[in-house]
Amino acid sequence: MVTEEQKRFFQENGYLRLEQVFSPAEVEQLREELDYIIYNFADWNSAWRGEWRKEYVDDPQLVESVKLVAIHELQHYSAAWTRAITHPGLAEAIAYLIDADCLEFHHCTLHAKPPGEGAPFPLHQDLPFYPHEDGLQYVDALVHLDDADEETGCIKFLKGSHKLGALEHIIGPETAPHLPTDQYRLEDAVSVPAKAGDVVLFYLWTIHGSAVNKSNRWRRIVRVGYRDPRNRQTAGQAMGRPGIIVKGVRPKVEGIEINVYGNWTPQPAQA
Ligand SMILES: O=C(O)CCC(=O)C(=O)O
Repeated sequence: MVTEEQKRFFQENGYLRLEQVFSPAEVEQLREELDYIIYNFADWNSAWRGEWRKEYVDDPQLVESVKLVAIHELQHYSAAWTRAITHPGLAEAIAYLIDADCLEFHHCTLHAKPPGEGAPFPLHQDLPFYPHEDGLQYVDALVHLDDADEETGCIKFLKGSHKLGALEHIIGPETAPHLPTDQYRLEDAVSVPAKAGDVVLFYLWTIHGSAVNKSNRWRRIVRVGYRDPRNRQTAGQAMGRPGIIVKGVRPKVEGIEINVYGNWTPQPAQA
């Protein structure tokens, strides 16, 4: 699925679009099951907050009212999504890009921007959400359910920003993690429009963000995180939870324990 030239592009720029990983029929089923989840389980009040919003939303009336629909771990709701996150071709492609003999699914998160008022994302790395020791052995995959373009608020990247390594973010109770808006500007980022069925990949350290969805169309994207299981997580989302191995076999790594029982504690045997 990935050529050597695409691998060089990814390593140089920190992102890569893979075209039509999912067929139109697969996209149709993923959409159908996603919509069921959106209307029955998702949180419609998930827009990222903070003062930065004033710089990302032109219409003053929208600054407070932009909307994002989000939910984690779609595999807990839908078999089609379980198949999507374990897609063998996608796993092979990501493993090839990061030279990993084994790949572990880590988490998945829906970010759906509704028509006309879909919330923007400030420029940031995903590092603060699920910090790992090596930002180049962790790849996020954005599975596109709709055609995403400038009007609907497609994903944007600062080219080559993964080479900056781990950056300190502004984090607070009233603000989502983001980089200082005067130093990291959305205008300097490159847009990566994509079609439904495409997957856009980027490193944990690649700086990215997106603008408001001003169109009359939905922009539904599901982010799926994958890592080399040797890459140690230090905090955040899904910390300590073993993920599904989607390529190869799990290597034995000192200090990384696999708690297959989750939080279940065995009861002491009765005398
Ligand atoms: O969906 C977007 O436009 C951006 C998503 C994002 O920043 C993220 O998934 O970390």
